[in-house]
Amino acid sequence: MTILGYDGCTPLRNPALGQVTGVTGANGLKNVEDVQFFDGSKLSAVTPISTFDSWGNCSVQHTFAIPGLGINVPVASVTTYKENSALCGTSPCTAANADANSPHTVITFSFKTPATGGTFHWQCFVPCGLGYLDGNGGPMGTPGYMVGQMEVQA
Ligand SMILES: [Cu+2]
Repeated sequence: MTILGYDGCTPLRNPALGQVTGVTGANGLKNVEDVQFFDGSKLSAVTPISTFDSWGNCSVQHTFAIPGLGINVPVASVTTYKENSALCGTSPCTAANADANSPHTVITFSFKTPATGGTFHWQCFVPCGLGYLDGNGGPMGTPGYMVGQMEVQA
């Protein structure tokens, strides 16, 4: 799976959510995500990361979690004030959009789905619904935005 992260950083409400769990990086190491940082002009080398301290270094924008499979992936963000001040402002941030070259991260990892199949809930655990009560409305409750279901065929 590849996630393009065009949002800015938000400290996690619970530091446990800074742990990468249930996924494998390209190097074969468990509980690792591979992160590349795009500062607005060049993409960094791949950095394998297993733990984020989002308060010590504002470094996470959302989480991709599938609790039923033990998966938690903190979605890495750009970390500097300069980068966080130059984020993409017009969605979608990729492809032909002029903002596609704004600072962002590229996160890759893999995971195994259960052979038995099933329906698995996924969601972001950062209350990122800015402007809604406690940040938990809007995109946090809209399927396909910060919450959804993954259907696995047996
Ligand atoms: Cu989110």
